[in-house]
Amino acid sequence: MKFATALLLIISYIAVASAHMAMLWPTPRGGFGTKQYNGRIHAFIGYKDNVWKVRFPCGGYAPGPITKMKAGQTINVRFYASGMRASDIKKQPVLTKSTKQFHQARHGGGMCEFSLSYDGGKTFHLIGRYTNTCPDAYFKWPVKIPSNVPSCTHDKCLFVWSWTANILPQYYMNCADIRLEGSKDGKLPSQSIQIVDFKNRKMNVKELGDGIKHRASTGPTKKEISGNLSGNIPKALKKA
Ligand SMILES: [Cu+2]
Repeated sequence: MKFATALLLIISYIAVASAHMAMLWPTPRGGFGTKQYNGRIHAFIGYKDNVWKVRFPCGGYAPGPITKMKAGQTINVRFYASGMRASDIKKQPVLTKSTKQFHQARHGGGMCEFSLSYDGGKTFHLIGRYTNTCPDAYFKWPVKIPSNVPSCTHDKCLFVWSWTANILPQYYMNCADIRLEGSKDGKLPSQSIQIVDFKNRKMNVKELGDGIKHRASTGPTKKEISGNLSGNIPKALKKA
């Protein structure tokens, strides 16, 4: 019994050690606290070990807990970092002393995109974007569900976070199952998200970022937040 407990601890330590970043809220498929949680939700699309292969879309996880959303609602997205403990999660998103930060593998930030999918991850409709400093577990990242989107009440309705990292060529996708109360003659945004062609192993795709590896960034700018909340989605940064 004791040995089994020790082994479990070692296994969970390994899972955490190989971790990167994940969406904490809304809770994604395979996310922290779900039945399918195995620590791989943090990893990039294409990551593989003897426990899990992270596949496109949504990491290959089965549907998870459902979050109810409404058109026009602001979703304060939060992220889960590898070095967070339960006590850290509780305190989020408050910055602790800068000398006492938890470890987060931000990979220099990059570009986070947020989208809705009404077909289980076949097509994506962009609803938010943060560039440069995203993701970071020390901040909340407000994303507005457009007020004119149609309802989505079946089992393929998703709120999606995708991330192209800055200092490493890695692409991430976490999907939260949702039910969305929308408008009757609603319309989905036409713009899609960036999808990195990991299938052909074009793994050299990187986005501009802040270069900060493990510590807190400066978070989303006021301009980015107001853009995302007013439907004026910030543009992707141009590469030099
Ligand atoms: Cu990584």
